[in-house]
Amino acid sequence: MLMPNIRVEESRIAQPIGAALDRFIKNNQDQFQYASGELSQLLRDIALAAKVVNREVNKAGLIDIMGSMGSQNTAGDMQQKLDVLANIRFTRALMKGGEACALISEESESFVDLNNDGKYVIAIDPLDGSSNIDVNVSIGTIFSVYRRKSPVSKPISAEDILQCGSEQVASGYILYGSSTMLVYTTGHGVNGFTYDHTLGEYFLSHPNMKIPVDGRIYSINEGSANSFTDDVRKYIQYCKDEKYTARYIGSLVADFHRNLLKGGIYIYPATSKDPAGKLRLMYECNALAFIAEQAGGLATDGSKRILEIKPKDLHQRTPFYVGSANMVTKAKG
Ligand code: AFP
Repeated sequence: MLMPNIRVEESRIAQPIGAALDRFIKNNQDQFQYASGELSQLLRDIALAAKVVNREVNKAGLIDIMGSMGSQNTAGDMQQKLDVLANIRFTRALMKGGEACALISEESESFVDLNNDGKYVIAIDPLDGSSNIDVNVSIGTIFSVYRRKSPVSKPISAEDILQCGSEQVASGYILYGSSTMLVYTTGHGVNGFTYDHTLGEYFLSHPNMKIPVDGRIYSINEGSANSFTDDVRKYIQYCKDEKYTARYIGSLVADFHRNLLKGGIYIYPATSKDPAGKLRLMYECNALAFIAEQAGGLATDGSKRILEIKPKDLHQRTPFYVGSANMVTKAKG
């Protein structure tokens, strides 16, 4: 029987599935000024650890890994078992990979010396939004990558650890949501990859992501409005007058990701309870600020650019305003 002459490239029954993450990283390695392949390997290590965490997150209800460890982390939050598990997975992957010399993590009081000659320093929140774990709501991992400044022969110093966000060479997040996504930047735009668990691979699904300059979604924990400043309360009133939509998941990665795609603003302001805000500069805000700016958005502490804040402490907090450029500018007052 004669088969119709279907050209493979035009066939709708075999749509291309997009570049695999490994291939994308390799093809774009030259964009990076220290194109030695180590940063590429580092990103692959993080992506691999995220697959393992994803597997554990997905079966959280089936095995005994939900709930609390009975201990507290540096922030005084109850450590959830999955927090601890994720921290171990990422630490192990980075230690074995050998590209990173030090790790700053929400789960550790001081930085972790990974005992190798790696040229990079990583700041990570291994599992953000952990209070959402037990109720099956999206959670995420957030990471920042910095170049080590001291020579590898010398002990790791404060100048390696306490770097400004503007010195990040890469940052990203993994969203464990209705699908699992890895979104990252190396300072040349933002690209998003969706994990196909049947193939065990991330594929480029959101190339060159751009946040709309204007948006109509505001994300803030309005239950705390009584402890906000007048300026923040005024901005919330403005959002209501404009009939904006309120959306707040309580998982920073999920709230940020939605606003990145649809246009919006996420605010965790200074409150009377937390005058410096709640979120952590080094392993929550810097990474997302880098992505927001690379996507055409803005990130401030209410007045100052997040990426210009010089950290004095690993676990330093900051108010955080991030999202569509016009909204963040307006919220400044
Ligand atoms: P948890 O990891 O303790 O759930 O905190 C999540 C988070 O750091 C961030 O992901 C949320 O946007 C924010 O805190 C929620 O804080 P509130 O519960 O105070 O609104």
